[in-house]
Amino acid sequence: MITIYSDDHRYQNAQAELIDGKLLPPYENPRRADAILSHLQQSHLGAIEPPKSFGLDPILRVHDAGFVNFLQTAWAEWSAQQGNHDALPLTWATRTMRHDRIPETIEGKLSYYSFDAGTPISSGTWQAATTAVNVALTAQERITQGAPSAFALCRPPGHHAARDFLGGYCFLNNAAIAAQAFCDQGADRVVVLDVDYHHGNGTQAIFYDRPDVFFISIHAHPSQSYPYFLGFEDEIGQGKGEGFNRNYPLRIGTDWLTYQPVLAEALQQIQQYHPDALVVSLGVDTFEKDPISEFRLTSRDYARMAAAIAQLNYPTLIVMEGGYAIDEIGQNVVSFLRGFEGLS
Ligand code: OKP
Ligand code: ZN
Repeated sequence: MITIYSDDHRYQNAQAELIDGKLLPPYENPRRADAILSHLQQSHLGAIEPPKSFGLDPILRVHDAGFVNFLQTAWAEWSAQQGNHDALPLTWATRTMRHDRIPETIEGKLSYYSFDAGTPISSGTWQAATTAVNVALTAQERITQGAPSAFALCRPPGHHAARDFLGGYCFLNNAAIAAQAFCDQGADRVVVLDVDYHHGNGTQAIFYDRPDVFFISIHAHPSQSYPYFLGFEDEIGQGKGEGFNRNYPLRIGTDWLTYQPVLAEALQQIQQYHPDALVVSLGVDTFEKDPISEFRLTSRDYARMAAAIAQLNYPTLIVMEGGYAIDEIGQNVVSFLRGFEGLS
């Protein structure tokens, strides 16, 4: 399988995230993609090629123009006012507060366009986030040109980013932008299967009222895990999209024995939908030793998961999302890709 990759991911290299009441070095850091790349290079799975540039148009098919402009200019505005350290929001509009007024100041806009304080904007964020989109779109293009599958080795991840807000280490929704590109190039039905530990609230929200993109996610139960406020079983889509959203929340401690039948059920749902293309949001933070997550999958389980997905035999774009166990992230991703190719 071909991999698309760019060193530009290293531009997202922030100083700190706010997590567990502490300002800590970001879990979502350049070592993640570097480790995956070095494992891939040793595994002889296929060519590793650079992305093309697709500009802003495919991004604006998914994201709000005001939000995209904010992302593009946030660092310049923030650093002019605050100095050369990461931008982090501290205030959000919750119940009884207004969502219809966009603040004028950078601090206010940062709050308006985000939903957590774990997603720092720094000098290279725009460069890294737009390159991640180009990586996903280049891999997507390979599939439209006839490749049966392709791997977008991108970071920062994307699945928590919605039409007009960032959060959960995500700025632009790489997988959603690629899914939309399939639609714009003639696909009638696209599935996004999200196997990251965390619910892909951004991707779900983007496609929630649409029947042409079916979002299916297996993730930690939002009663117990981030992002807490989306990802429940009763979220089935709305309007014309009713019936085309499916969530499988699982409890803390879930292992392959529990995960496997749920995956089988999700794959059955996909088959009944007859998609033209499949986008997999691949998070390997379901791993037993992940430092911020609480499932118990093993490295071998990723090969089993991928083999089951590959059996569906749809053109499949695999987009990198989470996974924070740096020492094993490379072996886990390679295990998935080898399993997908029917190797063991
Ligand atoms: C991004 B992706 C855990 C706090 C979690 C943010 C997690 C973002 C995950 N105590 N903070 O889905 O892997
Ligand atoms: Zn995750």
